[in-house]
Amino acid sequence: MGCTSSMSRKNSEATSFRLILVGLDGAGKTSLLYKLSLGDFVTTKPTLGFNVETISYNNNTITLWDMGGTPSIRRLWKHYYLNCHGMLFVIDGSARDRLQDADDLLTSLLMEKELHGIPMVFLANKKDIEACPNGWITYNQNCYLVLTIQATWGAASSYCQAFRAKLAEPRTVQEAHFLSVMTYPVGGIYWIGVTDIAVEGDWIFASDSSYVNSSYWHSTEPSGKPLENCVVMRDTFMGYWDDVLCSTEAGFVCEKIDTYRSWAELTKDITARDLNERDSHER
Ligand SMILES: Nc1nc2c(ncn2[C@@H]2O[C@H](COP(=O)(O)OP(=O)(O)OP(=O)(O)O)[C@@H](O)[C@H]2O)c(=O)[nH]1
Ligand SMILES: [Mg+2]
Repeated sequence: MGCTSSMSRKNSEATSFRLILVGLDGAGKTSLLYKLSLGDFVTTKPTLGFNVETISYNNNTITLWDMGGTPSIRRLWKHYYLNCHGMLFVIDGSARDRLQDADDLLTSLLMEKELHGIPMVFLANKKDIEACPNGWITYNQNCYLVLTIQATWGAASSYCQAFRAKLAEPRTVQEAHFLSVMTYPVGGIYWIGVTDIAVEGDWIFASDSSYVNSSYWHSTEPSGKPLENCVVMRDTFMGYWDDVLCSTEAGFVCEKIDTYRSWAELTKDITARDLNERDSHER
């Protein structure tokens, strides 16, 4: 008997519930378990099997099964799905580089037959850790860093990559305005990740080659024709865009995503996308 059938049987009478805590290794499952059961943040070690604790809440007894998250232990999770009433998927909200791993794990869990129909809660943990690194500025879902080092457009892109970031790509007029206000009072010109180097006049974002729909050109620009294929924000244009030679030396702005906000977006996206996919498989 899997989770679904056990839940429908028990829903009317049960006062005890069984929840499983899953997520990547190091996400904070064990820490959460003891915070809930002991009320304290304890020092943990990687869980080699599982931990189990019982808590009381509103006259209900809730048994929490905390599963070890390393890949070898994940293979054993299926043995604990029996009779569970819910799943708490814990995410390390500070680990941007594990976003894809968490996405893959969640996708595989959603395909598990025994878990179909059980409620899932997503918890982005480690909120106390700065989403944007020191010195970076948060705006919308992004972190930005302004650098006044002078570099060509290509070198500036490489600098940003070294920070696991990219040249800033303002996708809306509001973002372009925000970046211009951040840079033009400092003086000088600053690269952004916009270019028409591939096809003259087709301005695209460098990271994904998508077209720039909301541009922020100065009224006299773009003026460079085939010669000027890269874009700066220019102080004398109050931060509005100007196309210049890509070999020009300029400051630049790097951009990376703000982990917590993107987790929230990701889980929204995952649940909608994968639940639809799962349901279509079941039909
Ligand atoms: N800063 C911060 N650190 C946390 C938080 N929660 C957990 N940690 C730390 O993250 C590390 C991993 O936490 P665990 O609770 O052991 O992670 P886990 O998900 O149980 O990991 P596995 O047992 O390997 O699957 C530990 O060093 C914790 O102290 C949090 O909210 N903030
Ligand atoms: Mg653990």
